[in-house]
Amino acid sequence: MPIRTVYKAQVDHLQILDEDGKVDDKLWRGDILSDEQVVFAYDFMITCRQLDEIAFKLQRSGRMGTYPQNKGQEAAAIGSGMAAVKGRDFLCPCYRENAALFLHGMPMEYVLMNWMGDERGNKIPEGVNITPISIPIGTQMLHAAGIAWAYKLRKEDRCVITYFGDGATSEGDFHEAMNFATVQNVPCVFFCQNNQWAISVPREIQMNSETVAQKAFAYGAHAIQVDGNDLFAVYKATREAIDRARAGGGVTLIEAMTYRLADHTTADDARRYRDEAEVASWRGKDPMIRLRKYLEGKGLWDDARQAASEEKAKVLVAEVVKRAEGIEKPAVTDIFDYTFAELDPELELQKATMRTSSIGQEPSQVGLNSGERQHA
Ligand SMILES: Cc1ncc(C[n+]2csc(CCOP(=O)(O)OP(=O)(O)O)c2C)c(N)n1
Ligand SMILES: [Mg+2]
Repeated sequence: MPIRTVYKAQVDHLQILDEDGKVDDKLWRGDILSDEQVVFAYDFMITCRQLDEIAFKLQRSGRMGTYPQNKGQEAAAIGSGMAAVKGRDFLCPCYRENAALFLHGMPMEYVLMNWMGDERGNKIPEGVNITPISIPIGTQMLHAAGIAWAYKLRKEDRCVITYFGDGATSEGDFHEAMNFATVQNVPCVFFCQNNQWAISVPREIQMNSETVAQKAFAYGAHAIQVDGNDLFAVYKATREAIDRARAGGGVTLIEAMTYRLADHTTADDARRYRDEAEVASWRGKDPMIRLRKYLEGKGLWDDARQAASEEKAKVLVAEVVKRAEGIEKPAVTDIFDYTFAELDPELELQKATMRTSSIGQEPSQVGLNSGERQHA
């Protein structure tokens, strides 16, 4: 019996806008995104990067707990976010695609509040189709598969995008979510931001597969690798994946090749494990540089517009910070009011004596009835 090949696969890499801002006309027709939309995307990148820089400074000046910068990954977040429909599709994110969340209605101050340690920043407003920012690596992919399954069962013409990093594809959750989503053929797009590092672990020792995209084949999903710093490639690949998913054509795993230009979080110092030459080479591939070159080449952008956009971003972000820092502190008793449907006597007592130095003790026994010692 001759040996037959039972499976063959290849991963394509899509780049439309190169590092010099030159576009491949065969792959990109202007009408896929209008000039107006491209200008909007670039202007929005300026705002998002300003927010990122300010968040970093807030942390360094003790006004924020920790923060994972998104710097360098804006095209991946914005290109994919623009491909999904706000209010109709659903995003299940991790923490490095803020720009996509803002596009889909997440108030900017919520992200800051969240990293300032205020849980209300992760309470997604009514009508905004986003699950809370996931810090446990990978859990959101399972949520995405489930939400997409619900869309399918309800015959709703909607799609889910879940975001995760290269490191997350080494987690069991990724494989379970991919398996479930493909077996059920749900309308879900798995969007991996391969930024080359999982904290201090480089991709080469994180996984033995040459690409993340090829992992799709094990599950019978579609696969594509795109230049993640190329807004057009990201948009096109995501748009196609969403259209296919909505039409019942299956799950797609998109691997967006990008780079984390900053530290993993503000608690990290990447100089201890990353080669400066590597970082410098990726700085040259910054998604904002090439998009600006493209727009300038088309006469859609110039220094004056750049200055105006940066000024607008500064004012807007300052207002966002003001809102994040100005929110009224939650009441101490919220811990009782929002954890239990009903309080048992012990908890009632704790609530009643919460602000005394005799918390949880019977007031009559510790003399609190006569002149309670109240703390501020
Ligand atoms: C389940 C779980 N394991 C470990 C961690 C600690 N951790 C935080 S970020 C991270 C690396 C994630 O790398 P990657 O998925 O590539 O995302 P990136 O931070 O590069 O965007 C790890 C291991 C965690 N948050 N959750
Ligand atoms: Mg990573």
